[in-house]
Amino acid sequence: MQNIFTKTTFMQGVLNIKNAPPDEGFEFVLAGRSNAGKSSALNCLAKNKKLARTSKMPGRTTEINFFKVNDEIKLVDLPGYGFSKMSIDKKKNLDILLDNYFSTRRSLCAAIIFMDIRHPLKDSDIQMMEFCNRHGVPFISVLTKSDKLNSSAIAKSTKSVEKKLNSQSIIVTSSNNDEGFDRLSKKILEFIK
Ligand SMILES: Nc1nc2c(ncn2[C@@H]2O[C@H](COP(=O)(O)OP(=O)(O)OP(=O)(O)O)[C@@H](O)[C@H]2O)c(=O)[nH]1
Ligand SMILES: [Mg+2]
Repeated sequence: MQNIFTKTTFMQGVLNIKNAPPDEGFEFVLAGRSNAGKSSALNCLAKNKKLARTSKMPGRTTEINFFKVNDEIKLVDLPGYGFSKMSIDKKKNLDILLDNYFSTRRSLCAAIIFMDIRHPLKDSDIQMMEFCNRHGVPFISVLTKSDKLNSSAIAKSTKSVEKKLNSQSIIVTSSNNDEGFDRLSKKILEFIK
């Protein structure tokens, strides 16, 4: 089967949801703590390292960035949460932006929550999951940076997250060696069958 994500292009970044592209088709939002690897994961899904900007410095993504996969599907890269150095004003604006996005976007199908496999399920991740539940948005849990651990540590972390979330469908990825992205793209497409 052809990988539809390789056609992904950047549409626009917005700081106010009023400026977002039309609310139509199927939208998937990439959420997670700052530096978790959301933008890198987007680039791996699309097989295009230049698509979304990534950085070693947390707080790289500051707007809601819309990416068009095809006429129906969009991927939406969010600024990361849990970034301690963010000013109170910026944090407040980010909370309002996320709240507006989740409460108004009818085309939002699911959130993909990215967590560093070395320290998953921080309080802010749990809050994000509760936030999704409150808005009736299902979420896919993804553990990132698996290349940083050996296989037994990967299995241990994954099992522990599965147990805590009571879920069997945690996806383990590495943007360094492309692990897990076929599974993630399949999972995303399951929502629009
Ligand atoms: N080793 C390793 N490093 C990764 C992986 N994914 C991302 N990184 C690195 O982690 C850092 C943060 O990645 P980003 O993709 O910018 O993270 P983000 O979640 O988009 O961060 P914000 O935009 O700040 O919210 C960068 O230095 C990436 O190169 C991975 O799978 N393995
Ligand atoms: Mg980013």
